[in-house]
Amino acid sequence: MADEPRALRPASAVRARATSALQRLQPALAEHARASLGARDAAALLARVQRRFIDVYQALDEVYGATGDLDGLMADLLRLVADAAATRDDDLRVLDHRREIAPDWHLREEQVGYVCYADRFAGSLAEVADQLDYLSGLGVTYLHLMPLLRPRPSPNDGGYAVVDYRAVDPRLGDMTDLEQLAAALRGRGISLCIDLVVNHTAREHAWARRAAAGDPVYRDYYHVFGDRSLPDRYSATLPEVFPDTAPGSFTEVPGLGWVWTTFHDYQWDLNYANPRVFREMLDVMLFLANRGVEVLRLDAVPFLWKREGTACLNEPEVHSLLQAFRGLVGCAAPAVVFKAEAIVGPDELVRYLGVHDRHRPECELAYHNQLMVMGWSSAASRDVGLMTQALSRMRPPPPTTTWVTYVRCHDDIGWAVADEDAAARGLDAFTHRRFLNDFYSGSFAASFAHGALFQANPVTGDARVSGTAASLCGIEQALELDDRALLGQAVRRLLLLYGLAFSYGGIPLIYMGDEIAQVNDAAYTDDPEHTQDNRWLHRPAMDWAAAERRHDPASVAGMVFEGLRQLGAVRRGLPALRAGGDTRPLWTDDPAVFAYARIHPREGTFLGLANFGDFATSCDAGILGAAGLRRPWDALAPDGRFGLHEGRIHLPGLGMLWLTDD
Ligand code: OTU
Repeated sequence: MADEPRALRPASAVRARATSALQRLQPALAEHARASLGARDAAALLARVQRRFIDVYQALDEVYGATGDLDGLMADLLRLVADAAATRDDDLRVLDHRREIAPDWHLREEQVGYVCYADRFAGSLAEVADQLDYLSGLGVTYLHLMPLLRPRPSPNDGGYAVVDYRAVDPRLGDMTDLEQLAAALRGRGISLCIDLVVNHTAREHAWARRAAAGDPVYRDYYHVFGDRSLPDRYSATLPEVFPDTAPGSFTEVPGLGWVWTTFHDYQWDLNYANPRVFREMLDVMLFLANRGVEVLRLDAVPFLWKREGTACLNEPEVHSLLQAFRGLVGCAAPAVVFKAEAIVGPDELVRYLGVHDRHRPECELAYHNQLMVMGWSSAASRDVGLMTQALSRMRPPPPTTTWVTYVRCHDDIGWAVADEDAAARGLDAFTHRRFLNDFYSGSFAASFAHGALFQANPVTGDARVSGTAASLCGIEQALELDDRALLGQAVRRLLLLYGLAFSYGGIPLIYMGDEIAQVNDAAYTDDPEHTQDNRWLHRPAMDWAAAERRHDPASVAGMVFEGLRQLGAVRRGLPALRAGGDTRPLWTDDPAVFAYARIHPREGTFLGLANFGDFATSCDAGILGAAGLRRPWDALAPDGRFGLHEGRIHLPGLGMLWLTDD
């Protein structure tokens, strides 16, 4: 019933309350800020608060409005924000200033990302700092280091079970090392991204230990139930993330009760219905921002809110929480952007970039898992119909946000094929997913891929796929068969998928080892801590011996490294690849040729053509006009020329064109 007035008088009533709340809270905040920040920075802080206050207030009202004193909560959170602003280093304040002047930094065509485990790449954080020349040689401007905050001892899900958000995993170094690395990266124009596991803590985290010891304050930090009745009701509609190794979503903890554990039993979901949890996590975000982290990868965000009768994924409150975090962190550390880790269907995905009834600032970046999945789908079927259909239907991200475009990451590939997209192409989504699983796990006879099924669920028939990009593309098979022709094809396939990631619009992400074509690490089973989780198949240690060969064009590592380096170099020279414009797939008259146009209001036009077929083909050149190109040339060709005869554009097998105008 409390919701009714809100529904009748939607945003305006909340805005009016927000405006008066701001008036009430502002004098104390101003005084506090002037005392701790000095006049200039205090003025900047206040301007940011004024700009974002309504967004934050409205978002918090949606989550906590019914529970009590919103003004008090706002005052408390703003105090945290002001304290974080006051302890922010000068260097970072300069960065804030630069980013406020040029807020489009993450959209720029120069951006190239790299993602790796610090230990598997270099050893420690200090040793990562020794490899910056290698990264610069690849054109990297954005470095995502996999989970590095102090995890519980193994098993810890590759670091996604944190016991202390304010400490570094001692195997990698300490907080000072992290700050020094962030500063060294900043000095080179490389932004540091780290994982923040917001959905759950390790069961050994101090909050969880206090909860287990009976402290009611901390019990409320988690979802704890006295018996199975509510867990059973929730479970009726919950998906299982790890049905194989961690079935169910609740774990019985002696003396405490049933605890919500979406992932493993040692990963306890936080209870965001409790404003204290929100406050704690905000404090952690501000702490990490002040260490020099520029991008926070917010792990597993779709799961943040629970509602009975639903899958407890993508609930509206998740977005309100992210919007509130966004606004508050932005007041203290405007240089910091958020990256949503939401591996969900296409309709839900764009919401994490703030696409709602109107644009609500939320995350600036989100993984484009739909592009990733569709790339692999097209590579297997040599048919781009489903990809064209699915990507055409997606709503464009707001112009201040963009995708992180990628080919592989540390997780499995989950086949997010929407039923309606499959149906539109005369496919059955389930059958197509089964085909992809068969194809990439190698049980499909004509497959080029070496991979493995992950979390095959006999009840639902669902499964996902593990394997490195090189192995899934056919490089491992070609090497085994010692077949040069197949190898050339497999390398072109890998570069085709990366070419898509580098040109679709967004920050392309190179997953460590892909640049030197690292194949599956079959030895992961030797490690008792990893053997149950075949995602370690595609988390090998960096093969520095192969990396040594990266300048040798006759080696596989050399072909791929040089190919990726060139994609980055060409991308840097193409303003039309700056994110912010819209990317639209176009239909061609060849089922294997994917076309996508970027129509940028300022930076010009771009048409990408990618032939997913193994053999040379052509498509109708009318597409040039449809994309708005008048005098096209191919930015990937050294002389700009491409095959255009008798009204048809010719592409080699697994070849691509990046066409742009004079
Ligand atoms: C994430 O993935 C991480 O990327 C995984 O490595 C972790 O195991 C997990 O969270 C728990 O921290 O379900 O199969 O929509 O897809 O959060 C992997 C988001 C996952 C989920 C994603 C999750």
